[in-house]
Amino acid sequence: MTTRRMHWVLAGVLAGLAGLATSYATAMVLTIRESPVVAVAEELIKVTPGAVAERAIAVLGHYDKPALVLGILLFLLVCFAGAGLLARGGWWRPVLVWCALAGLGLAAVLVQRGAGVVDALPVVVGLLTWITVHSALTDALHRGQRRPDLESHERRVFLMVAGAITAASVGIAVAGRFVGAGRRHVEQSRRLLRIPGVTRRQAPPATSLGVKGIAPWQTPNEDFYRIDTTIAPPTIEPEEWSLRIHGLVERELTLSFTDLVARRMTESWITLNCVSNKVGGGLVGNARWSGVRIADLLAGLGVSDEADCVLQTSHDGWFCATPLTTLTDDRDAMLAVAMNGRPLPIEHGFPVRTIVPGLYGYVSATKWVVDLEVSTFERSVGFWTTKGWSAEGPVKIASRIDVPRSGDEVPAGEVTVGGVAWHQQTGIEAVEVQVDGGEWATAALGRVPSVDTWVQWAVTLDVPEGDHEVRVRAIGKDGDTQTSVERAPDPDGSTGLHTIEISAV
Ligand SMILES: Nc1nc2c(c(=O)[nH]1)N[C@H]1C(S)=C(S)[C@@H](COP(=O)(O)O)O[C@H]1N2
Ligand SMILES: [Mo]
Repeated sequence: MTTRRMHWVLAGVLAGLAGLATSYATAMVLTIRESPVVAVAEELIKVTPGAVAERAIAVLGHYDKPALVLGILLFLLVCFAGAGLLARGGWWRPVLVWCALAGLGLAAVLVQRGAGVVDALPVVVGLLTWITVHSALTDALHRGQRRPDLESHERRVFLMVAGAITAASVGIAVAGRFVGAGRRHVEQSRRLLRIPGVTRRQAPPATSLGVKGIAPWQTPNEDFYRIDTTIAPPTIEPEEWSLRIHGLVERELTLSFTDLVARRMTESWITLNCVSNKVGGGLVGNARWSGVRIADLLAGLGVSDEADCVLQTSHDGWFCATPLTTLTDDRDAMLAVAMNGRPLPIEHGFPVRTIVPGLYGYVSATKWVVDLEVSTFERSVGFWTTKGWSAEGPVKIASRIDVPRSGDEVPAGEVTVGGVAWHQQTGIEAVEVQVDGGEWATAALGRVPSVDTWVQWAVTLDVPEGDHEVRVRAIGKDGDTQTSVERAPDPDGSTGLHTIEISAV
């Protein structure tokens, strides 16, 4: 084979291997059971006639499965080499090969038990890698083809790019394996973990108004919004976790996970929300949290009178300062170990996080918490406070329209409008809805177990034909009405009334 041909083959093979590396790494990081290649192998095993499988096992013994994977990899190498050669005739030719292979991979991962949309991601990432890497490699070769005088220069460029891609692919695959192995192990510990005192109670039926389109009162863990500053969330085994409580206390305390869950467990429905949530936004959710009250832990430690905050630090180095009173009064501020009756998902702080009803997450809800230092606001500042956000973050009263959606067309006449409203620690007394600046109509409310959760609300209005503006406001149990003054989230939470536009036809 000529050197020139070899280069085209090499381009195809390297692009293919880079694609395999990124798809493997993606599968590992997402803790999907297998990479697409292994999924294909499993599907092949399922469709192999019994007689053939027996022959294979007779010949190969225990090596039957590795041999199958190896066979698939060899087949892929041949396809990659072929795709490389095809590129000489036009960039789109190898793309056909890549797409066919990706199609096979996709089919294999999607027929696996319990497959979802995320399982397709490694294949998509692999395909995109193939196409980008291959075009980067073949660019130099095409230029060399057009300008024979520059060919040796372009060849050097090609070899350099090829070297860099090889190194990057190996790095990505190894990193993916490393991150993935840690995650898999912690995910397994999490699945097997049974914490005494954690119950899996359903939401009380009266919390739901049964109106289609309103966010469910209990937010499932997988739908709960997520905010943090980490790229890959920390993976901490419960046995590795410990929490140190120190600072302005007479006695320090260090707790292991076993120490923590041996204490009295409290379970509470609490709505958590982000200070960055815009009016009408989705950075809010409601869950049943199980954990140990922080007030009970601090009670035995002799907290100094001088202290007015607790500086919380997470395993990944994030930190926030929380007003001491919110951790020692009678609200259920807790070191939470479970969310909706299951150990915290890794993304939501496994194995332990804090939850403080009535405060935005940025000053209170430390995920992967490992350190609590009793301190003063004068001495201690939280991560977001150093970036200009307010030091204390009490949740503001808010309400949101979930149905209809802004821009919806609805049949004129009776229209049911509904959504959620919250004011943790105060509670919602009433919710009112207004069409085109008219009278405020009072909505029906779901019945909630405490002032710390959101409430569903709904009202049926008579809406004449035409375009309309619908607005909502909440009234707290303290008698205060939600303000219509519009303010951005920065520095202490947005205000203003959620307003939608609908057309009745
Ligand atoms: N370790 C850590 N904890 C954190 C954060 C973070 O960036 N890192 N973000 C906070 C913010 S701003 C919010 S709103 C909540 C969100 O919690 P969730 O992702 O479980 O919904 O976590 C808080 N705890
Ligand atoms: Mo937040």
